[in-house]
Amino acid sequence: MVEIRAIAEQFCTAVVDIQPLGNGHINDTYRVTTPVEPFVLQRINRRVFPKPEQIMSNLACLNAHLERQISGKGTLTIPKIIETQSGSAYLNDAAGDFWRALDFIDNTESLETIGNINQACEVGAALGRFHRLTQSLPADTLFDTLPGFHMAPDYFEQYQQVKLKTKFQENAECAEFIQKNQPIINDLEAAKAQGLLTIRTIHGDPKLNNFLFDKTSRQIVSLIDLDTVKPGLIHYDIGDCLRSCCHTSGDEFNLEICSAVLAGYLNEMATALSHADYQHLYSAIRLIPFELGLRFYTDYLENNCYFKVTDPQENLRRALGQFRLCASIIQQETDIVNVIGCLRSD
Ligand code: ADP
Ligand code: GN1
Ligand code: MG
Repeated sequence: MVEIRAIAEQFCTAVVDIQPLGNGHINDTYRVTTPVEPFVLQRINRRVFPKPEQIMSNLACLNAHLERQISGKGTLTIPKIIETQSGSAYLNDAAGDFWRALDFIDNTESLETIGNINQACEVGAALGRFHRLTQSLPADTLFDTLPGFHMAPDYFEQYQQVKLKTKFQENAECAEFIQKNQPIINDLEAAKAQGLLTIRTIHGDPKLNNFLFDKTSRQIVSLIDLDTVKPGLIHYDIGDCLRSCCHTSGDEFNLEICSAVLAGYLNEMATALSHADYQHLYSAIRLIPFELGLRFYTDYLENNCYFKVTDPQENLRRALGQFRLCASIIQQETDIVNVIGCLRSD
């Protein structure tokens, strides 16, 4: 931690302790203790985000926007940027790494699995609140920090290229699942191209462990990991949130949790969704785990150069988990469509 301490001291001279924080798959995150408030120090993954300055610009823009949006119906805190001692929003070190510091949102915890229906409702409501509050932030004022992110047909194309040159043997279950379900890959992009779905400001990565629950009130107080806030479809966010909340240990899709997340979400966003938005909710719920399975599997075939892994098979196991979850969604199509039908208000 010696070099990291030197980096941390650029943001605050009185560093007491530095400890790794969280289970993110992309950045390196640390909690820095100081005699006053702790803060979060992050090394941004430059292989994933080649232009990290754009992330910081979007984050500053989002912070300014949310500060102007204080509304009675519940707000959402996001971490503020802590500048270096010399007044810069980030730091480039001698090794070419990019570092930033953020407010530590205290007395909170992130969950890896949903423990009760109330938590599911909270997550849906927090995502809905984020979308409601950012609707008035024109998406074209934000940088596209990760071009191609959530473009499912592009991930499919990449997979086809990689499988021609990989030195690893294909996994039969993954290969067959991809082959069989290839026809759904274009569902959202086709609707976007036809003008049925519109581009808005999205979070991009609203998986369960990016919501911070207050340990005392048990309510969500913050949505973090804002590096992928950019123009996109709210369907990517809804699909991503549901695939992470509803994923059981047996790789089943939990319908009861889905219903609670969607109810919480629509409590904030019901009137902002068009007929076509509602019509494409099921497609989004089905597509995002398929897309993520494809991303994990392709990364496995490419020797794990994107997602962090603890062993070489981990991305394969993650891919199988997403494909099995997707199979469970397909099996429950009628029930999921019914749940959406009962909740929609168009
Ligand atoms: P990654 O992009 O790698 O997922 P995150 O920004 O999500 O990185 O951070 C990883 C974890 O660190 C989070 O899941 C959360 O537990 C913790 N964390 C990150 N930022 C904060 C913060 N500002 N306050 C409190 N905890 C945080
Ligand atoms: C990554 O950083 P983290 O772990 O919150 C990934 C998401 C995936 C997720 C899967 C920028 O998110 O798209 O859904 O892993 N983020 C990026 O766990 O690729
Ligand atoms: Mg994260």
